[in-house]
Amino acid sequence: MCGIVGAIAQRNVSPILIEGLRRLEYRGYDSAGLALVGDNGLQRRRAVGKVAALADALAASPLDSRLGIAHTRWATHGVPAERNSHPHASRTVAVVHNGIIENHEALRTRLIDAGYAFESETDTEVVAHLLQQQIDAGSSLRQALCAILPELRGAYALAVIDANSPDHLLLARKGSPLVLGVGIGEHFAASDALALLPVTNRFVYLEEGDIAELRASGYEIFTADGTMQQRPVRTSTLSPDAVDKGPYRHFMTKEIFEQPVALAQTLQGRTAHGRVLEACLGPQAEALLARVRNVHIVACGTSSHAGMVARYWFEQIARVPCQVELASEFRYRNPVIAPDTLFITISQSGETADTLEALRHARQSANVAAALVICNAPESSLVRESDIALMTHAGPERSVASTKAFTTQLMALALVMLLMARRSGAIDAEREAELVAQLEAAPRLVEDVLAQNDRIRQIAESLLTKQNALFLGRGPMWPVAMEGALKLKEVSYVHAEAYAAGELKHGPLALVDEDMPVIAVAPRGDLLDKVKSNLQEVRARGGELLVFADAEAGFRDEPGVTVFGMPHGAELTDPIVYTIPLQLLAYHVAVLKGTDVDQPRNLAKSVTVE
Ligand code: HGA
Repeated sequence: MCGIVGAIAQRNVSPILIEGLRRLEYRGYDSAGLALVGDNGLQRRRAVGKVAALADALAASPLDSRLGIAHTRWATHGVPAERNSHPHASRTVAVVHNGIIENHEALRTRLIDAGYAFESETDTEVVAHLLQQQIDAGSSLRQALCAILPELRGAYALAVIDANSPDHLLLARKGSPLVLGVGIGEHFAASDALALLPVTNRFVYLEEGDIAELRASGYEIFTADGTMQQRPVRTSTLSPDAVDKGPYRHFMTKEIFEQPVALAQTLQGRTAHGRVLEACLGPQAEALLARVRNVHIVACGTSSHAGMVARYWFEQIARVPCQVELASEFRYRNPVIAPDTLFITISQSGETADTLEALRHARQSANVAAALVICNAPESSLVRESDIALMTHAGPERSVASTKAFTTQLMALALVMLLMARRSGAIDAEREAELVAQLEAAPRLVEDVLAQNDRIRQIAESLLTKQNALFLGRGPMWPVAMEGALKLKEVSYVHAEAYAAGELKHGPLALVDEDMPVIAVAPRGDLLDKVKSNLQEVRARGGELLVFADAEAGFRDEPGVTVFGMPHGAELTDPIVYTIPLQLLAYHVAVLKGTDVDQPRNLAKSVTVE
């Protein structure tokens, strides 16, 4: 989603702002802009498209300044166009904003009546005029910001500057993340610390309701009523090139190939001698989990698929009732939460707006015994608001289409499930050791699949002319099929749907002909024969089959049937390992089609708006 970068220093900040925006490009955006305070007052440069276009505009007429704010926009209100790009300005004031101002229409009407002229269709522009209105009435920028924030309904991360106050920059946070970067004689701001790694590794994460005033020499954090706040300074261990593509052409392939290491990192220090260590959920976990008799999982997109896989595990192995639900649905209904529920949220960024609101919604029920988040960002809002956090340790994920976040979420969910299974008495020590050994084998099995990348690239060529694809799976492989279909849609723009294989004859079989490839994930197991029958049904109607199956499962290549032999896995590893070829398939189709793989059209990473 949108990215914010801000800087106040004793050197020219425009290269810092542009580099910061580049580092946020992975989030997906449609336009970019910056505002700087220089000798000629407030100057803006904005461009539709990539940050490179903004950098070109800046190079064509360079600006030298010690104070500035910058933004990558993912439009919610108003089409992507230069006039709608941030920063928005009102005479001497400029604003960048992530989020949505829900009452913008009423505020806009009021401001127009007061004589302020609007140049954009965005909700954000009201903030610039509201600030200027206060300043016109004699307020300082700081007073103006404190005065207008209570008027704004919705969510925001804001960075604002005023050309008449070139010695400070102000920030405010409610519902969208914002971090302050601490330098020596210079200070920075960003929506994600990664943007600032070239200039500092010391960060202060703003909390809900925080306002910050940054000067070159220092900063203050306070609330709208003026109460000062102390927030810890955290030192990041991430290296500045954590966001480089390395030898890879795209972040998506880099992240697919990082999965063996990422999965090993998720496991590291959390199992020993065939046991999951309870300590992996933190010191209060034992007491909180003691009460748990039900599991309710809430997530969006790819993370919801991880939750759906885990539901099979929780019920099949741990014998604990488990529900899974989309956060965007859960937050707007009046749910009945079963007594003694472990409420699990899953989010790569920990900032997914719907998931965060779902957690807050669930908190209203006394039946939530504990809230656990599975997350890849330790300083995120979901981590802060949950009782227990299990970090995936996947490392930064830059591709909009999630890959390593998904498989590491599965690994983390398996750990939670095993703890619950032991607690409920559903598994004994021997079975736990067997299941832990399965998890420990996952990185190696994933490597075996990655080694067959070239074969998947060849298979992708055969899909290039197809407009549609049908993915099939049964049991926990059904959500894996959903994840495969989602990846193909996201990065290659091929329409893809996933069905539980048993549903085939209840409708989707009508779609099957020579133009509809059917992709099945069919590891060995109790359901294999049933999947085989489904596949016969497809072949009988001329549908082309691509089957991912255990090399020992007995499928053979034949006309119309391509079999991709998978390594021999097990119940906990199959969903992880079978996801890999589906990710690679989507990637190669996208590359062959020439799409913008890492930033697919219309999509954004870390969906911080509803
Ligand atoms: N509502 C603003 C900002 C959108 C945003 O935060 N996207 O992630 C706009 O449409 O410009």
